[in-house]
Amino acid sequence: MTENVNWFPKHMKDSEDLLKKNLKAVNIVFEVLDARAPLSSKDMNIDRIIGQKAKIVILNKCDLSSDDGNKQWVSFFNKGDTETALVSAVTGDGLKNITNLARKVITKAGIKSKSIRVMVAGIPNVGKSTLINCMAGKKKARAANKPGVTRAKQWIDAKSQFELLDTPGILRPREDKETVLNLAFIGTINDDVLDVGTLASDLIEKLVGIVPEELCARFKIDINDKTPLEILETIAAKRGCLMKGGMVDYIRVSGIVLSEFRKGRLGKITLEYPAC
Ligand SMILES: Nc1nc2c(ncn2[C@@H]2O[C@H](COP(=O)(O)OP(=O)(O)OP(=O)(O)O)[C@@H](O)[C@H]2O)c(=O)[nH]1
Ligand SMILES: [Mg+2]
Repeated sequence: MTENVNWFPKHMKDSEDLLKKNLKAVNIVFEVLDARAPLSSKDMNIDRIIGQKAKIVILNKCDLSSDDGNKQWVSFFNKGDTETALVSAVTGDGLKNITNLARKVITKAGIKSKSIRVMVAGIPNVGKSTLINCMAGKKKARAANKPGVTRAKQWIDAKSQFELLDTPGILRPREDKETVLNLAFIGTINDDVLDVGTLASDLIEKLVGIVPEELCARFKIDINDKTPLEILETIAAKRGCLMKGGMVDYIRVSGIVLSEFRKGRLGKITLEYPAC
């Protein structure tokens, strides 16, 4: 499944050049990560690109990640001396904290600017444009539930305190299978290039390991002694995803499982935890 991913090297280089070129124009970088999988969704080259520029980490989509996971990840990043804000750009939770942290970090860096110029960076679909809209109080940046929506940079004024620079997400090739799967589960890799049946079955395997009760409760199924594929087929029968002759419509049922997970219908789920 993971071999089919096209990582678009040309876009990657253009987006990286855009970050480098605009770095001089900003006071601080907001590195946006997905709170459900903070390490998988981190661009490992970002710190090299931004160098000594002030930065805060924003763990976005905290309305979809578990409370325990949120607590552990904030403590993990704080231990590494990185100011970290837990946020939901959809509910607005944690937004005030961003203002306070950004002020604290730029003051520490010796910058005395009334209006803070911010570069918002991160991999595709982590919610950069939605966060900007939430801070601006208006829908000024285009956002949608698929990767690669923002194609160019865009400056947005946010209520006189911030000027926010939206940037396209950069997704570099990943070797680690677990990381690629997490990225696919959270919708960073376009489903069109993936085998959704295998992806849904991989997601079920993961959910059986971390939230088996929620999986059973949501789909009203028994998962005892079943393989992930058998569980997918059981869900298909429950949700009427059968074709003529009782054949399972794998594409439809896989779409349901992936979409319900991504919308948080299976509960607040963190896919990875920091190593102790
Ligand atoms: N539940 C939830 N959904 C969110 C949150 N933030 C963003 N989203 C959703 O995530 C999807 C992607 O959001 P975008 O703002 O377009 O993401 P982006 O990082 O700008 O993506 P690119 O422009 O492709 O790099 C949209 O469907 C948003 O509604 C959040 O905090 N919680
Ligand atoms: Mg965007």
